[in-house]
Amino acid sequence: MKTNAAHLSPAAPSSRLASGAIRILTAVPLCDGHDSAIVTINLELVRHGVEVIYLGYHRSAADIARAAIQEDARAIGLSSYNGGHVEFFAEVLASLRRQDARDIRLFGGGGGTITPADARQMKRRGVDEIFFAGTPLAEIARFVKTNYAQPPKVIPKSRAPAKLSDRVLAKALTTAGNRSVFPTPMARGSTLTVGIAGPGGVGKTTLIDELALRFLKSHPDSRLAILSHDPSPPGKGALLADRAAMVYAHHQRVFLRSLPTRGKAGGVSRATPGSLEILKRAGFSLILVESAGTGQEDLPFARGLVDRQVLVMGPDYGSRLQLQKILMLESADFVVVNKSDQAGARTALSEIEQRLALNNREQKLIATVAKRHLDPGVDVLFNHLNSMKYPGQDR
Ligand code: B12
Ligand SMILES: Nc1nc2c(ncn2[C@@H]2O[C@H](COP(=O)(O)OP(=O)(O)OP(=O)(O)O)[C@@H](O)[C@H]2O)c(=O)[nH]1
Ligand SMILES: [Mg+2]
Repeated sequence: MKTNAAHLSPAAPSSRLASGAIRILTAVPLCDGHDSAIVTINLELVRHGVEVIYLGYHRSAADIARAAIQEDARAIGLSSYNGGHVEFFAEVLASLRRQDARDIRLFGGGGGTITPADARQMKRRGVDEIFFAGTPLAEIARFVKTNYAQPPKVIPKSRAPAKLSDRVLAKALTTAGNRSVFPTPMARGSTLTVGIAGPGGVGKTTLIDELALRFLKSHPDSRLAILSHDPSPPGKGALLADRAAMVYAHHQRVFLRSLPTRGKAGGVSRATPGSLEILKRAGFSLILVESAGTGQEDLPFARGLVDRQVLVMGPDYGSRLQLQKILMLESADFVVVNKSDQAGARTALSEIEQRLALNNREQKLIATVAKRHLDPGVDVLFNHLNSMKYPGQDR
Protein backbone atom coordinates (compact mmCIF):
# COMPACT_ATOMS: atom_id res chain seq x y z
CA MET A 1 0.00 0.00 0.00
CA LYS A 2 1.44 3.31 -1.01
CA THR A 3 -0.94 5.73 0.62
CA ASN A 4 -0.07 7.21 3.99
CA ALA A 5 -2.42 7.78 6.87
CA ALA A 6 -3.06 11.44 6.10
CA HIS A 7 -5.22 10.46 3.10
CA LEU A 8 -7.70 8.77 5.39
CA SER A 9 -8.11 11.80 7.63
CA PRO A 10 -9.31 9.67 10.53
CA ALA A 11 -11.63 12.00 12.34
CA ALA A 12 -11.26 12.88 15.99
CA PRO A 13 -13.25 10.65 18.33
CA SER A 14 -16.82 11.96 18.52
CA SER A 15 -19.58 11.34 21.04
CA ARG A 16 -21.37 9.29 18.33
CA LEU A 17 -18.31 7.10 18.17
CA ALA A 18 -18.15 6.84 21.95
CA SER A 19 -21.59 5.24 21.97
CA GLY A 20 -20.73 2.81 19.17
CA ALA A 21 -21.43 -0.90 19.57
CA ILE A 22 -19.16 -3.07 21.71
CA ARG A 23 -17.07 -5.20 19.31
CA ILE A 24 -15.40 -8.27 20.80
CA LEU A 25 -13.27 -10.83 18.96
CA THR A 26 -13.42 -14.40 20.23
CA ALA A 27 -11.28 -17.42 19.37
CA VAL A 28 -9.87 -20.74 20.54
CA PRO A 29 -6.04 -21.06 20.62
CA LEU A 30 -3.77 -23.13 18.44
CA CYS A 31 -3.97 -26.93 18.88
CA ASP A 32 -7.31 -26.65 20.63
CA GLY A 33 -10.61 -27.78 19.10
CA HIS A 34 -12.83 -27.26 22.17
CA ASP A 35 -15.22 -24.75 20.61
CA SER A 36 -18.55 -25.60 22.20
CA ALA A 37 -18.04 -23.26 25.21
CA ILE A 38 -17.08 -20.27 23.06
CA VAL A 39 -19.97 -20.88 20.64
CA THR A 40 -22.37 -20.71 23.61
CA ILE A 41 -20.67 -17.60 24.99
CA ASN A 42 -20.77 -15.93 21.54
CA LEU A 43 -24.53 -16.35 21.35
CA GLU A 44 -25.03 -15.05 24.90
CA LEU A 45 -22.99 -11.92 24.17
CA VAL A 46 -24.92 -11.34 20.92
CA ARG A 47 -28.16 -11.66 22.89
CA HIS A 48 -26.87 -8.86 25.12
CA GLY A 49 -26.27 -6.53 22.16
CA VAL A 50 -22.55 -7.20 21.62
CA GLU A 51 -21.09 -7.46 18.10
CA VAL A 52 -19.00 -10.63 18.24
CA ILE A 53 -16.45 -11.42 15.57
CA TYR A 54 -15.73 -15.13 15.84
CA LEU A 55 -12.37 -16.23 14.51
CA GLY A 56 -12.85 -19.96 15.05
CA TYR A 57 -10.63 -22.57 16.72
CA HIS A 58 -6.99 -23.58 16.27
CA ARG A 59 -5.85 -19.97 15.77
CA SER A 60 -2.33 -18.66 16.37
CA ALA A 61 -1.55 -15.74 18.69
CA ALA A 62 -0.41 -13.65 15.70
CA ASP A 63 -3.62 -14.35 13.74
CA ILE A 64 -5.74 -13.48 16.78
CA ALA A 65 -3.92 -10.18 17.41
CA ARG A 66 -4.01 -9.23 13.71
CA ALA A 67 -7.73 -9.97 13.44
CA ALA A 68 -8.53 -7.99 16.61
CA ILE A 69 -6.58 -5.01 15.25
CA GLN A 70 -8.22 -5.11 11.81
CA GLU A 71 -11.67 -5.46 13.38
CA ASP A 72 -10.90 -2.67 15.89
CA ALA A 73 -12.22 -4.96 18.63
CA ARG A 74 -12.31 -3.53 22.15
CA ALA A 75 -11.27 -6.87 23.64
CA ILE A 76 -10.38 -10.46 22.79
CA GLY A 77 -12.11 -13.37 24.54
CA LEU A 78 -10.19 -16.66 24.42
CA SER A 79 -11.50 -20.08 25.34
CA SER A 80 -8.66 -22.44 26.20
CA TYR A 81 -9.00 -26.07 27.31
CA ASN A 82 -5.88 -27.87 26.11
CA GLY A 83 -3.26 -26.24 28.30
CA GLY A 84 -0.42 -23.82 27.51
CA HIS A 85 -2.76 -20.92 28.37
CA VAL A 86 -0.29 -18.94 30.51
CA GLU A 87 2.15 -18.66 27.61
CA PHE A 88 -0.49 -18.36 24.89
CA PHE A 89 -2.38 -15.46 26.49
CA ALA A 90 0.98 -13.71 27.12
CA GLU A 91 1.90 -14.18 23.46
CA VAL A 92 -1.34 -12.55 22.31
CA LEU A 93 -0.68 -9.57 24.60
CA ALA A 94 2.91 -9.29 23.36
CA SER A 95 1.73 -9.37 19.76
CA LEU A 96 -0.78 -6.58 20.46
CA ARG A 97 1.88 -4.49 22.16
CA ARG A 98 4.27 -4.90 19.26
CA GLN A 99 1.60 -3.47 16.97
CA ASP A 100 0.80 -0.45 19.12
CA ALA A 101 -2.49 -1.99 20.24
CA ARG A 102 -2.03 -2.41 23.98
CA ASP A 103 -5.46 -0.86 24.52
CA ILE A 104 -7.16 -3.99 23.11
CA ARG A 105 -8.02 -5.94 26.27
CA LEU A 106 -7.84 -9.71 26.83
CA PHE A 107 -10.06 -12.02 28.91
CA GLY A 108 -11.12 -15.64 28.76
CA GLY A 109 -11.81 -18.95 30.40
CA GLY A 110 -11.40 -22.68 30.05
CA GLY A 111 -13.24 -25.04 32.37
CA GLY A 112 -11.11 -26.68 35.00
CA THR A 113 -7.98 -26.53 32.84
CA ILE A 114 -7.03 -23.00 33.94
CA THR A 115 -6.33 -23.15 37.69
CA PRO A 116 -6.75 -20.19 40.09
CA ALA A 117 -2.95 -20.00 40.40
CA ASP A 118 -2.61 -19.82 36.59
CA ALA A 119 -5.29 -17.14 36.48
CA ARG A 120 -3.43 -15.01 39.03
CA GLN A 121 -0.26 -15.25 36.97
CA MET A 122 -2.13 -14.40 33.76
CA LYS A 123 -3.73 -11.36 35.37
CA ARG A 124 -0.34 -10.15 36.57
CA ARG A 125 0.78 -10.28 32.95
CA GLY A 126 -2.12 -8.13 31.77
CA VAL A 127 -5.16 -10.39 31.28
CA ASP A 128 -8.31 -8.64 32.58
CA GLU A 129 -10.25 -11.66 33.85
CA ILE A 130 -10.42 -15.46 33.74
CA PHE A 131 -13.76 -17.24 34.19
CA PHE A 132 -13.81 -20.70 35.72
CA ALA A 133 -16.06 -23.73 35.18
CA GLY A 134 -19.70 -23.18 35.91
CA THR A 135 -19.69 -19.35 35.68
CA PRO A 136 -23.24 -18.20 34.83
CA LEU A 137 -23.30 -16.82 31.29
CA ALA A 138 -25.09 -13.68 32.50
CA GLU A 139 -22.04 -12.89 34.66
CA ILE A 140 -19.79 -13.01 31.58
CA ALA A 141 -22.16 -10.75 29.62
CA ARG A 142 -22.29 -8.32 32.55
CA PHE A 143 -18.49 -8.24 32.72
CA VAL A 144 -18.21 -7.41 29.01
CA LYS A 145 -20.89 -4.73 29.09
CA THR A 146 -19.40 -3.08 32.18
CA ASN A 147 -15.75 -3.20 31.25
CA TYR A 148 -15.79 -2.66 27.50
CA ALA A 149 -18.71 -0.24 27.14
CA GLN A 150 -16.47 2.63 26.13
CA PRO A 151 -13.79 2.69 23.44
CA PRO A 152 -10.32 3.04 24.94
CA LYS A 153 -9.04 6.55 25.58
CA VAL A 154 -5.67 5.58 24.12
CA ILE A 155 -5.10 7.00 20.68
CA PRO A 156 -2.69 4.90 18.65
CA LYS A 157 0.79 6.36 18.66
CA SER A 158 1.04 5.83 14.92
CA ARG A 159 -1.79 8.32 14.32
CA ALA A 160 -0.01 10.11 11.50
CA PRO A 161 2.82 7.82 10.49
CA ALA A 162 4.37 7.70 7.07
CA LYS A 163 3.30 4.07 6.80
CA LEU A 164 -0.37 3.24 6.98
CA SER A 165 -0.79 0.55 9.62
CA ASP A 166 -3.74 -1.84 9.96
CA ARG A 167 -4.34 -0.15 13.29
CA VAL A 168 -4.88 3.31 11.78
CA LEU A 169 -6.97 1.91 8.94
CA ALA A 170 -9.14 -0.05 11.39
CA LYS A 171 -9.78 3.06 13.50
CA ALA A 172 -10.76 5.04 10.39
CA LEU A 173 -13.26 2.30 9.47
CA THR A 174 -14.78 2.42 12.96
CA THR A 175 -15.24 6.17 12.66
CA ALA A 176 -16.95 5.67 9.28
CA GLY A 177 -19.12 2.90 10.71
CA ASN A 178 -20.46 5.09 13.49
CA ARG A 179 -21.23 8.12 11.36
CA SER A 180 -23.71 8.89 8.66
CA VAL A 181 -21.43 11.34 6.83
CA PHE A 182 -18.96 9.66 4.54
CA PRO A 183 -15.88 10.92 2.77
CA THR A 184 -16.61 12.38 -0.65
CA PRO A 185 -15.83 9.75 -3.28
CA MET A 186 -12.47 10.28 -4.90
CA ALA A 187 -11.86 10.04 -8.58
CA ARG A 188 -11.47 6.39 -9.46
CA GLY A 189 -8.02 5.10 -8.77
CA SER A 190 -6.40 1.81 -9.54
CA THR A 191 -8.58 -0.27 -7.23
CA LEU A 192 -10.85 -3.00 -8.56
CA THR A 193 -13.87 -3.52 -6.31
CA VAL A 194 -15.82 -6.76 -6.68
CA GLY A 195 -19.12 -7.43 -4.91
CA ILE A 196 -20.02 -11.05 -4.18
CA ALA A 197 -23.65 -11.74 -3.25
CA GLY A 198 -25.92 -14.75 -2.98
CA PRO A 199 -28.21 -16.59 -0.61
CA GLY A 200 -27.06 -17.49 2.90
CA GLY A 201 -24.74 -20.50 3.02
CA VAL A 202 -24.21 -20.75 -0.76
CA GLY A 203 -20.42 -20.61 -0.33
CA LYS A 204 -19.56 -16.89 -0.72
CA THR A 205 -16.93 -16.89 2.05
CA THR A 206 -15.40 -20.14 0.85
CA LEU A 207 -15.16 -18.69 -2.67
CA ILE A 208 -13.63 -15.43 -1.41
CA ASP A 209 -11.08 -17.40 0.61
CA GLU A 210 -10.05 -19.32 -2.52
CA LEU A 211 -9.86 -16.06 -4.50
CA ALA A 212 -7.65 -14.68 -1.71
CA LEU A 213 -5.31 -17.66 -2.09
CA ARG A 214 -4.98 -17.02 -5.82
CA PHE A 215 -4.47 -13.28 -5.28
CA LEU A 216 -1.71 -13.88 -2.70
CA LYS A 217 0.08 -16.23 -5.09
CA SER A 218 -0.16 -14.07 -8.18
CA HIS A 219 0.46 -10.67 -6.51
CA PRO A 220 3.37 -11.28 -4.12
CA ASP A 221 3.79 -7.58 -3.28
CA SER A 222 0.19 -6.45 -2.97
CA ARG A 223 -2.44 -6.53 -0.28
CA LEU A 224 -6.06 -7.52 -0.61
CA ALA A 225 -8.97 -6.07 1.35
CA ILE A 226 -12.17 -7.93 2.16
CA LEU A 227 -15.35 -6.35 3.55
CA SER A 228 -17.55 -9.09 4.89
CA HIS A 229 -21.19 -8.50 5.88
CA ASP A 230 -23.39 -10.49 8.20
CA PRO A 231 -26.97 -9.64 9.15
CA SER A 232 -27.93 -7.93 12.41
CA PRO A 233 -31.11 -6.21 13.64
CA PRO A 234 -30.93 -2.45 14.34
CA GLY A 235 -29.37 -1.64 17.70
CA LYS A 236 -28.83 -5.31 18.54
CA GLY A 237 -25.86 -7.64 18.71
CA ALA A 238 -24.37 -9.53 15.78
CA LEU A 239 -22.44 -12.72 15.21
CA LEU A 240 -19.84 -11.94 12.55
CA ALA A 241 -18.50 -15.36 11.69
CA ASP A 242 -17.13 -15.21 8.15
CA ARG A 243 -13.55 -15.21 9.48
CA ALA A 244 -14.11 -18.61 11.06
CA ALA A 245 -14.82 -20.11 7.62
CA MET A 246 -11.59 -18.77 6.13
CA VAL A 247 -8.16 -20.33 5.84
CA TYR A 248 -6.06 -18.14 3.51
CA ALA A 249 -7.60 -14.78 4.36
CA HIS A 250 -5.80 -14.84 7.74
CA HIS A 251 -2.62 -14.01 5.83
CA GLN A 252 -0.85 -10.80 6.83
CA ARG A 253 -1.30 -9.41 3.31
CA VAL A 254 -5.07 -9.53 3.71
CA PHE A 255 -7.01 -6.81 5.53
CA LEU A 256 -10.40 -8.22 6.50
CA ARG A 257 -13.15 -6.23 8.15
CA SER A 258 -16.49 -7.70 9.26
CA LEU A 259 -19.51 -5.41 9.04
CA PRO A 260 -22.94 -6.01 10.59
CA THR A 261 -25.86 -4.76 8.49
CA ARG A 262 -27.31 -3.09 11.64
CA GLY A 263 -30.86 -3.37 10.35
CA LYS A 264 -30.30 -2.24 6.78
CA ALA A 265 -32.05 -4.53 4.32
CA GLY A 266 -30.48 -5.56 1.04
CA GLY A 267 -27.20 -7.26 1.97
CA VAL A 268 -24.83 -4.41 2.87
CA SER A 269 -24.68 -1.79 5.61
CA ARG A 270 -25.01 1.99 5.80
CA ALA A 271 -21.29 2.02 6.56
CA THR A 272 -20.36 0.14 3.37
CA PRO A 273 -19.92 3.09 0.95
CA GLY A 274 -17.76 4.99 3.44
CA SER A 275 -15.73 1.89 4.33
CA LEU A 276 -15.10 1.14 0.66
CA GLU A 277 -13.97 4.71 0.08
CA ILE A 278 -11.50 4.46 2.95
CA LEU A 279 -10.10 1.15 1.67
CA LYS A 280 -9.74 2.59 -1.83
CA ARG A 281 -7.83 5.56 -0.45
CA ALA A 282 -5.63 3.15 1.46
CA GLY A 283 -4.39 1.88 -1.88
CA PHE A 284 -5.54 -1.74 -2.03
CA SER A 285 -5.53 -2.97 -5.62
CA LEU A 286 -8.40 -5.42 -5.08
CA ILE A 287 -11.30 -5.16 -2.64
CA LEU A 288 -13.76 -8.05 -2.35
CA VAL A 289 -17.12 -7.26 -0.72
CA GLU A 290 -19.19 -10.16 0.59
CA SER A 291 -22.86 -9.32 1.09
CA ALA A 292 -24.94 -10.83 3.85
CA GLY A 293 -27.13 -13.64 2.49
CA THR A 294 -29.41 -12.08 -0.15
CA GLY A 295 -32.99 -12.76 -1.28
CA GLN A 296 -34.73 -12.51 -4.65
CA GLU A 297 -35.23 -8.75 -4.67
CA ASP A 298 -31.91 -7.66 -3.19
CA LEU A 299 -29.48 -5.61 -5.25
CA PRO A 300 -26.71 -4.98 -2.71
CA PHE A 301 -24.31 -3.40 -5.17
CA ALA A 302 -26.71 -1.08 -7.00
CA ARG A 303 -25.79 2.50 -7.95
CA GLY A 304 -22.20 1.70 -8.83
CA LEU A 305 -21.11 0.63 -5.35
CA VAL A 306 -18.59 -1.80 -6.90
CA ASP A 307 -16.93 -2.19 -10.30
CA ARG A 308 -17.96 -5.81 -10.88
CA GLN A 309 -20.78 -7.89 -9.40
CA VAL A 310 -20.70 -11.64 -8.81
CA LEU A 311 -23.91 -13.51 -8.00
CA VAL A 312 -23.28 -16.88 -6.35
CA MET A 313 -26.10 -19.40 -6.62
CA GLY A 314 -26.46 -23.03 -5.64
CA PRO A 315 -28.14 -25.73 -7.72
CA ASP A 316 -31.14 -25.61 -5.37
CA TYR A 317 -32.83 -22.30 -6.25
CA GLY A 318 -36.14 -24.00 -7.07
CA SER A 319 -37.37 -24.15 -10.66
CA ARG A 320 -37.06 -22.05 -13.85
CA LEU A 321 -39.80 -19.81 -12.51
CA GLN A 322 -37.62 -18.67 -9.60
CA LEU A 323 -35.00 -17.54 -12.11
CA GLN A 324 -37.44 -14.90 -13.37
CA LYS A 325 -37.64 -13.45 -9.86
CA ILE A 326 -33.98 -13.09 -8.88
CA LEU A 327 -33.32 -9.44 -9.69
CA MET A 328 -29.55 -9.68 -9.47
CA LEU A 329 -29.50 -12.02 -12.47
CA GLU A 330 -29.97 -8.84 -14.52
CA SER A 331 -27.11 -6.84 -13.04
CA ALA A 332 -24.47 -9.49 -12.27
CA ASP A 333 -21.35 -9.52 -14.44
CA PHE A 334 -20.59 -13.08 -13.31
CA VAL A 335 -23.05 -15.73 -12.24
CA VAL A 336 -21.37 -18.54 -10.33
CA VAL A 337 -23.12 -21.85 -9.75
CA ASN A 338 -21.28 -23.02 -6.65
CA LYS A 339 -21.71 -26.47 -5.05
CA SER A 340 -21.55 -27.90 -8.55
CA ASP A 341 -20.58 -31.17 -6.91
CA GLN A 342 -24.20 -31.48 -5.77
CA ALA A 343 -27.11 -33.07 -7.60
CA GLY A 344 -28.93 -30.79 -10.02
CA ALA A 345 -25.89 -28.68 -10.95
CA ARG A 346 -26.06 -29.56 -14.64
CA THR A 347 -29.73 -28.65 -14.89
CA ALA A 348 -29.06 -25.45 -12.97
CA LEU A 349 -26.30 -24.41 -15.36
CA SER A 350 -28.45 -25.01 -18.40
CA GLU A 351 -31.50 -23.22 -16.95
CA ILE A 352 -29.44 -20.22 -15.80
CA GLU A 353 -27.70 -20.06 -19.18
CA GLN A 354 -31.09 -19.80 -20.90
CA ARG A 355 -32.22 -17.16 -18.39
CA LEU A 356 -29.09 -15.06 -18.95
CA ALA A 357 -29.55 -15.25 -22.73
CA LEU A 358 -32.73 -13.18 -22.29
CA ASN A 359 -30.64 -10.32 -20.86
CA ASN A 360 -28.73 -10.04 -24.10
CA ARG A 361 -25.58 -8.69 -22.46
CA GLU A 362 -22.10 -9.91 -21.69
CA GLN A 363 -22.46 -12.05 -18.54
CA LYS A 364 -20.23 -14.98 -17.64
CA LEU A 365 -21.64 -18.18 -16.19
CA ILE A 366 -19.14 -20.27 -14.21
CA ALA A 367 -19.53 -23.57 -12.34
CA THR A 368 -17.46 -23.90 -9.16
CA VAL A 369 -16.84 -26.22 -6.25
CA ALA A 370 -15.36 -23.62 -3.90
CA LYS A 371 -14.81 -26.05 -1.06
CA ARG A 372 -12.51 -28.12 -3.29
CA HIS A 373 -8.93 -26.89 -3.06
CA LEU A 374 -7.68 -25.44 -6.38
CA ASP A 375 -10.99 -25.90 -8.14
CA PRO A 376 -10.66 -25.10 -11.88
CA GLY A 377 -13.97 -23.16 -11.86
CA VAL A 378 -12.61 -20.78 -9.20
CA ASP A 379 -9.48 -20.40 -11.39
CA VAL A 380 -11.71 -19.28 -14.27
CA LEU A 381 -13.42 -16.65 -12.11
CA PHE A 382 -10.12 -15.43 -10.67
CA ASN A 383 -8.48 -15.22 -14.10
CA HIS A 384 -11.36 -13.14 -15.44
CA LEU A 385 -11.15 -10.73 -12.49
CA ASN A 386 -7.37 -10.64 -12.59
CA SER A 387 -7.21 -9.84 -16.28
CA MET A 388 -9.69 -7.03 -15.91
CA LYS A 389 -8.32 -3.61 -16.60
CA TYR A 390 -8.51 -2.03 -13.17
CA PRO A 391 -10.51 1.21 -13.52
CA GLY A 392 -8.26 4.15 -14.30
CA GLN A 393 -5.23 1.91 -14.56
CA ASP A 394 -3.16 1.99 -17.68
CA ARG A 395 -1.73 -1.47 -18.21
C1 B12 B 1 -16.75 -31.42 25.75
C2 B12 B 1 -15.29 -31.83 25.80
C3 B12 B 1 -14.71 -32.32 24.63
C4 B12 B 1 -15.44 -32.38 23.31
C5 B12 B 1 -15.28 -31.01 22.65
C6 B12 B 1 -16.47 -30.60 21.81
C7 B12 B 1 -16.29 -29.21 21.29
N1 B12 B 1 -16.51 -29.07 20.00
O1 B12 B 1 -15.96 -28.28 22.01
C8 B12 B 1 -14.65 -33.51 22.59
C9 B12 B 1 -15.25 -34.85 22.96
C10 B12 B 1 -14.57 -33.39 21.08
C11 B12 B 1 -13.29 -33.37 23.27
C12 B12 B 1 -12.12 -33.78 22.71
C13 B12 B 1 -10.91 -33.73 23.37
N2 B12 B 1 -10.71 -33.42 24.67
CO1 B12 B 1 -12.05 -32.62 25.78
N3 B12 B 1 -13.29 -32.06 27.08
C14 B12 B 1 -14.54 -31.74 27.01
C15 B12 B 1 -15.06 -31.39 28.42
C16 B12 B 1 -15.76 -32.63 28.97
C17 B12 B 1 -16.01 -30.21 28.55
C18 B12 B 1 -15.57 -28.89 27.92
C19 B12 B 1 -16.75 -28.01 27.64
O2 B12 B 1 -17.06 -27.68 26.48
N4 B12 B 1 -17.49 -27.62 28.68
C20 B12 B 1 -18.69 -26.80 28.55
C21 B12 B 1 -18.45 -25.35 29.02
C22 B12 B 1 -19.59 -24.42 28.59
O3 B12 B 1 -18.40 -25.38 30.42
P1 B12 B 1 -17.25 -24.72 31.27
O4 B12 B 1 -15.95 -25.28 30.92
O5 B12 B 1 -17.65 -24.77 32.68
O6 B12 B 1 -17.28 -23.23 30.73
C23 B12 B 1 -17.32 -22.08 31.56
C24 B12 B 1 -15.97 -21.46 31.86
O7 B12 B 1 -14.91 -22.33 31.57
C25 B12 B 1 -15.89 -20.20 31.08
N5 B12 B 1 -15.29 -20.13 29.75
C26 B12 B 1 -14.89 -21.09 28.92
N6 B12 B 1 -14.43 -20.56 27.78
C27 B12 B 1 -14.53 -19.23 27.86
C28 B12 B 1 -14.21 -18.20 26.99
C29 B12 B 1 -14.47 -16.89 27.33
C30 B12 B 1 -14.17 -15.80 26.38
C31 B12 B 1 -15.04 -16.60 28.59
C32 B12 B 1 -15.32 -15.23 28.97
C33 B12 B 1 -15.35 -17.63 29.49
C34 B12 B 1 -15.09 -18.93 29.12
O8 B12 B 1 -17.24 -19.85 30.94
C35 B12 B 1 -18.01 -21.02 30.72
C36 B12 B 1 -19.43 -20.74 31.10
O9 B12 B 1 -19.69 -21.03 32.42
C37 B12 B 1 -13.72 -31.10 29.18
C38 B12 B 1 -13.72 -31.38 30.67
C39 B12 B 1 -14.20 -30.20 31.47
N7 B12 B 1 -15.08 -30.48 32.37
O10 B12 B 1 -13.78 -29.05 31.24
C40 B12 B 1 -12.75 -32.00 28.42
C41 B12 B 1 -11.27 -31.62 28.36
C42 B12 B 1 -11.14 -30.12 28.12
N8 B12 B 1 -10.81 -32.37 27.19
C43 B12 B 1 -9.63 -32.86 27.33
C44 B12 B 1 -8.94 -33.60 26.35
C45 B12 B 1 -7.62 -34.20 26.76
C46 B12 B 1 -9.48 -33.81 25.07
C47 B12 B 1 -8.83 -34.58 23.92
C48 B12 B 1 -7.32 -34.32 23.73
C49 B12 B 1 -9.13 -36.07 24.15
C50 B12 B 1 -8.44 -37.01 23.21
N9 B12 B 1 -7.44 -37.69 23.73
O11 B12 B 1 -8.77 -37.06 22.04
C51 B12 B 1 -9.63 -34.12 22.71
C52 B12 B 1 -8.99 -32.89 22.04
C53 B12 B 1 -9.90 -32.21 21.07
C54 B12 B 1 -9.24 -31.04 20.39
N10 B12 B 1 -9.19 -31.05 19.06
O12 B12 B 1 -8.78 -30.13 21.00
C55 B12 B 1 -9.04 -32.50 28.67
C56 B12 B 1 -7.97 -31.41 28.57
C57 B12 B 1 -6.83 -31.66 29.51
C58 B12 B 1 -5.75 -30.65 29.37
N11 B12 B 1 -5.65 -29.75 30.29
O13 B12 B 1 -4.99 -30.64 28.44
C59 B12 B 1 -10.31 -32.14 29.50
C60 B12 B 1 -10.06 -31.11 30.63
C61 B12 B 1 -10.84 -33.46 30.09
C62 B12 B 1 -9.89 -34.09 31.11
N12 B12 B 1 -10.13 -33.86 32.39
O14 B12 B 1 -8.97 -34.76 30.76
N13 B12 B 1 -13.44 -32.81 24.50
N1 LIG C 1 -20.83 -29.27 -1.26
C1 LIG C 1 -20.26 -28.06 -1.28
N2 LIG C 1 -20.23 -27.34 -0.13
C2 LIG C 1 -19.65 -26.12 -0.19
C3 LIG C 1 -19.07 -25.59 -1.36
N3 LIG C 1 -18.60 -24.37 -1.09
C4 LIG C 1 -18.86 -24.12 0.21
N4 LIG C 1 -19.50 -25.18 0.76
C5 LIG C 1 -19.95 -25.34 2.15
O1 LIG C 1 -21.10 -24.54 2.35
C6 LIG C 1 -21.14 -24.08 3.71
C7 LIG C 1 -21.34 -22.58 3.72
O2 LIG C 1 -20.21 -21.97 3.14
P1 LIG C 1 -19.87 -20.42 3.35
O3 LIG C 1 -18.73 -20.12 2.46
O4 LIG C 1 -19.75 -20.09 4.78
O5 LIG C 1 -21.21 -19.77 2.77
P2 LIG C 1 -21.65 -18.24 2.74
O6 LIG C 1 -22.41 -18.03 1.51
O7 LIG C 1 -20.48 -17.38 2.95
O8 LIG C 1 -22.60 -18.18 4.02
P3 LIG C 1 -23.18 -16.85 4.75
O9 LIG C 1 -22.06 -15.88 4.89
O10 LIG C 1 -23.66 -17.38 6.06
O11 LIG C 1 -24.28 -16.37 3.89
C8 LIG C 1 -19.83 -24.52 4.35
O12 LIG C 1 -20.07 -25.69 5.09
C9 LIG C 1 -18.93 -24.81 3.15
O13 LIG C 1 -17.94 -25.79 3.42
C10 LIG C 1 -19.09 -26.40 -2.55
O14 LIG C 1 -18.63 -26.02 -3.61
N5 LIG C 1 -19.70 -27.61 -2.43
MG1 LIG D 1 -20.15 -15.91 4.45
